[in-house]
Amino acid sequence: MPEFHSTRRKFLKAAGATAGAALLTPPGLRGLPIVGGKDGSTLQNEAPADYSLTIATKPIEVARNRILSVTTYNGEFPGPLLRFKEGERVTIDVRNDTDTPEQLHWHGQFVSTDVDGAAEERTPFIPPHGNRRISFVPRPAGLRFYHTHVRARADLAAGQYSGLVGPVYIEPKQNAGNYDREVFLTLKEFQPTLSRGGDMPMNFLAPAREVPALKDAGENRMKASLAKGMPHGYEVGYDSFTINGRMLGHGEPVRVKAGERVLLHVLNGSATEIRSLALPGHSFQVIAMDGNLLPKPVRVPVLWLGTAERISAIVEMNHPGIWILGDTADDDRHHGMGIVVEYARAQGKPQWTPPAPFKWSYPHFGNPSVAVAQPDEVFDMLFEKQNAALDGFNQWTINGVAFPHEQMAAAPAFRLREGKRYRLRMRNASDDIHPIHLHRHSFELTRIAGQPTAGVMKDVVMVGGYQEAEIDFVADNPGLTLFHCHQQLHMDFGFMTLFEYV
Ligand SMILES: [Cu+2]
Repeated sequence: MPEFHSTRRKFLKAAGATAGAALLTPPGLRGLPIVGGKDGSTLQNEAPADYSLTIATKPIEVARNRILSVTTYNGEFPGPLLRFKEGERVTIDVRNDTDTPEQLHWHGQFVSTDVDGAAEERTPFIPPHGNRRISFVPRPAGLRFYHTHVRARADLAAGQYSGLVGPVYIEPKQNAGNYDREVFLTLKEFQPTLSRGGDMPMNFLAPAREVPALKDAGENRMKASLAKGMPHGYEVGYDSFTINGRMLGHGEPVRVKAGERVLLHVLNGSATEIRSLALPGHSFQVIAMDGNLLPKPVRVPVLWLGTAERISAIVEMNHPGIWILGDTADDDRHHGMGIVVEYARAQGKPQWTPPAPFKWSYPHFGNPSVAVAQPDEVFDMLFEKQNAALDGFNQWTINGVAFPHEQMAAAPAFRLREGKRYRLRMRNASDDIHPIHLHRHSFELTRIAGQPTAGVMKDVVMVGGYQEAEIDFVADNPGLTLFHCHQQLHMDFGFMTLFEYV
């Protein structure tokens, strides 16, 4: 079985090159019992799938004597790194060993609604204690991920508060990267709790231009709510912060040699949080965002990732020592958000020094000399918050409409024609920052807080408080298409809408 061996070798190689990334059981040795699914499918007589993922609640050890019971894929966090080849069909068996229906979303891929993993798009659920076999052609190349797509609402063990997150890397047909090895880092918090009011860092985005009309509207709405005696809506905080499922100092370090070029693939797998990362004495040459190559690499001192964003960046290991690659927020780093980078033969305790102040500007990564194509149609979207309106949780609306929380099959609000280019003009009338995600398509950033840009293709964009952003996409993947804020608390309480092709 030459294919078996080549696949296995590739996995071993990949695993050897990654810090803490999980190793998949080789094909043929996976212990998944193949039984008939509750959705009516019978799997007994089919060939084994290329991959199998089992959803179950198991203990994971995020630090010494800190063992948490969380729902994960294959009993590990993050879920196994899945390496696909662009354009080569894969078959995956998903088994759900929990008591609740599940959805497995292929974030950032151009797949059909039948497998995309969103009930709002009519993807069938993976039934409790049942199976579902799915098959699709992975594309586009780059860093993607998979995660649960059920709504958690007040259940902080469900949705992406769980450990149901794993990285996907789709190998390009032609590999142009100039690096010595890859390291996959999945950033994730555990032990969530509800609180009143949050500490969402707001000062990262540049330009920081707020729109006075949006600010007036949002502040007046908030004042009116508080005047009625309403408390501030719930936010979520966490006790344990991890990279690849381990708190700082409790996992294997990233071991490097002087002179190496290490390609970091960083995934913010958080349900709600924004992350920043710095490595003292080093810089990051960002080559891709959300898996998509930038017009040209851009060197930055800090990586900043909203919920569900990904960054692929090369680090030249030219500053020997033992360092903390960690969150710039001291409190989060002290609670575990970091990983040790250890040069061969270096000695001593891991060192941290804060980076110089830095602002994250999406246009900085674009190509300002390129003219953006004109859209065939522009959709305006206004985002608003009703403070504490739903049992103490904030309710979110797009153009005045909250996505119905019980009814998955809501009527689509926007209509697309295949082949046309659309612009979304998003206006955020809330003080919160939103990681805006479009399923099954990539979009191009065309204007951020008033600043034009071009050439940056993404599937999540952060829209700052009281700011505006514009993104363009080509309607090239027919079927229902979900658009939502990726902050779990926001998407669960109304911040979603559907596009349909007509
Ligand atoms: Cu949001």
